[in-house]
Amino acid sequence: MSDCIFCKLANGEIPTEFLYEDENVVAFRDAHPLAPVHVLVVPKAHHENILDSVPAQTLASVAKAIESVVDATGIRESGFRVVTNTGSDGGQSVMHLHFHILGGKQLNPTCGEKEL
Ligand code: DGP
Repeated sequence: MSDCIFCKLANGEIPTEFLYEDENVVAFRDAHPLAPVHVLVVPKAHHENILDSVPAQTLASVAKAIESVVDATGIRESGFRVVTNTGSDGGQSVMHLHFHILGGKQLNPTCGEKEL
């Protein structure tokens, strides 16, 4: 989508440092980090959210990206959270599917309140 900020970031139109990249996804740091480690895994293709016909290969790349990022940032052992906010009640603000990886501190134990 031409006016989508995450399309531009994921496809290099707006330069940013990638912590992971393969043919389907990229990972880059969140501009407004809520934890010492706050990285977004973002598909290169535009999908509005997790229900938007996401190919299995893309989901496999998301899993690979998560493992690569948690190893690169040193949070495999200490633990982390993966979140994909979806729609209005889910608190989604960028309408391009993305997965937050949060770690590097003790996170709030509840997922019910808005943390992202
Ligand atoms: P969500 O509320 O789940 O849609 O999260 C969107 C996240 O995207 C939010 O934590 C801030 C981040 N974000 C928004 N614009 C940019 C940007 O231009 N660059 C980066 N790196 N992150 C962004």
